Amino acid sequence: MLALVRSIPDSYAQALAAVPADPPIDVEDARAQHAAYVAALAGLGIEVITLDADEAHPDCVFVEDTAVVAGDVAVITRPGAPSRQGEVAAVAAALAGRLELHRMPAPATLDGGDCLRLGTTIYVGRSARTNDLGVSFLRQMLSGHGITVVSVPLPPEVLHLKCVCARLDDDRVLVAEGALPEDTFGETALVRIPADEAYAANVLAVGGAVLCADGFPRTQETLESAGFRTIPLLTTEARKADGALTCMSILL
Ligand code: CIR
Repeated sequence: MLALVRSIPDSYAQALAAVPADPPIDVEDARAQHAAYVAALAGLGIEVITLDADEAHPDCVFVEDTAVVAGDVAVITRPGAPSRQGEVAAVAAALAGRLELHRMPAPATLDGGDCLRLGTTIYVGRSARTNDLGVSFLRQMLSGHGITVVSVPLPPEVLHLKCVCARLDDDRVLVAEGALPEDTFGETALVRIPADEAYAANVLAVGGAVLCADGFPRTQETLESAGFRTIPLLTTEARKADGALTCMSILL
């Protein structure tokens, strides 16, 4: 398995955030936390490819939003935040030799943080960042590859689908209590965490291990009871920019 990640620019302190960070983002702490994230991926046997930071794009560390990979195909997205649309070029260039690429045309928009894959189905949050044209483009590009795309309505306060849930394996989704209708993922089993730990719903599960946000004890207990080996990581500086664990890599 490969993971594509991107370094943190000095401009990261200006990353988009729904609420201004208080205390402000500490870029050096952010880099240290990112290095621990990369080390955790490498510790799971994943080969990590690191793209250079781009000072013109403060949010560039959140690579997940720029591409959706399914097998040997990648849809290069058109991120919903205009300030982020220039992030895709470097990611597309890095994926070009490895995967068949399809670039999303305007006015479609889609952020990879809205996409949660279970088996051959990709659930896509219809957030303020992802529009119907974005969902349709993803569907058109992936249907020939055996992937079904299902649109999931989201309340306006949820930035991305995976802000409130994440795949544990093809049969289980971790979800913050009350965040989504019970039947969102059909018959898939839901592993619930308390609403007041909703931030920690964004975990990155790789086989039997799961990277999870440090400081959310009930979520960690829930994951361990579900049979996972937890790897807690500090995410304070990602969180200040509305980011979490899945956001910082593209797995292929
Ligand atoms: C943004 O607002 O776009 C970034 N500050 C955070 C993106 C987080 N990405 C993700 O959840 N996939």
